Amino acid sequence: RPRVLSGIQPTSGSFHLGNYLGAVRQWVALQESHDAFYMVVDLHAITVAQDPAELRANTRFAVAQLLAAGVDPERCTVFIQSHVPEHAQLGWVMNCLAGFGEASRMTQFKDKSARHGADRTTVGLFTYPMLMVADILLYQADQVPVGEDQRQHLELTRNLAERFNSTYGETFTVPDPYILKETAKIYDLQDPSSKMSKSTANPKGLINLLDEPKTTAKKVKSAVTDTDTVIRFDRAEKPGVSNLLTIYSTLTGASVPELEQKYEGKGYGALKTDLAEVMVDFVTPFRTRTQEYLDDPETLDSILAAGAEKARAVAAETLALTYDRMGLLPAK
Ligand code: AQP
Repeated sequence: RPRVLSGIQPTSGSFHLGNYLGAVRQWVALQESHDAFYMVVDLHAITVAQDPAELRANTRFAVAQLLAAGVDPERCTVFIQSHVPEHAQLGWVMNCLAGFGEASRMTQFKDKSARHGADRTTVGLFTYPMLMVADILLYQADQVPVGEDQRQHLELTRNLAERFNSTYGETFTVPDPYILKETAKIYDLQDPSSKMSKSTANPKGLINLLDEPKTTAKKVKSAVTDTDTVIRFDRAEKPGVSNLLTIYSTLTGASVPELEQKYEGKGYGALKTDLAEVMVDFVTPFRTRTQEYLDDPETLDSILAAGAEKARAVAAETLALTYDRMGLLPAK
């Protein structure tokens, strides 16, 4: 079975709809056909300031949400990044392989550092992509299911894997991004030209899966559309309506043309009311399941312990091979 690896940050308490539709949903599907490794990336989270108690709680929240979404520890390996020390170790190797210039071209770093200002931008935020490269290469992943915003980091991963292989001999699998066109980028409900993001300016544009269902319905109903009335998928001319159609289609399985037909002659109000109901039907059981996992910390801990052990077995082998290829003297 081909291998997949992916990670999600534990920083915002609740996953948002972009995380779910762009990534986690694919994780659930891929565990059926792939040897899958999924992790909560707490070492990535600390590239920006974190309150320790909140980080601890959010990490548990993240695991509970993955399980609630259908990630099944019987079918895949679920673990916490910091439980596998090889991530930080191979991350250092990747820092030593990447050029300062190529790392400086990462647009996510440029955007985030501009937002934080130089004094609040950590060196860790700059080296984040090289840690992500290590995350992926440690597991010799063939594919990496992510949203569009991670494409450049995947390109860096391929470049560094190829560079290492050509310098030191075949060591790493060169991975492909797994990005589904339809859901690669879910947009902010209030500003449908930018991606839905936890660091969005307007919280009304962000659907958190753990929000009160009433709040979710309200946000859907006040989504920005346009001054026209026709319900048609057209990313350039009708970004707001197109985003709603994408969300609706993915959550229900109805195709976009089917939805366009269903709403022919009807107004945006009808579309939003129905989508609000679809969203509420989705988040209500999701919240209940998440809470059930949170209420059973022993089960959660034993899933994570088993996951870390399985992940470490693979990661340790790759790290030992990497060190050896580079000429680091093995400890006797
Ligand atoms: N809007 C989105 N559409 C599709 N996919 C998305 N992802 C994130 N936003 C969208 C994908 O979710 C996965 C986890 O990403 P992350 O761990 O980076 O989560 P995040 O930090 O919560 O993402 P944000 O909201 O984008 O935060 P900022 O902007 O603060 O970094 C990834 O596969 C990502 O592609």
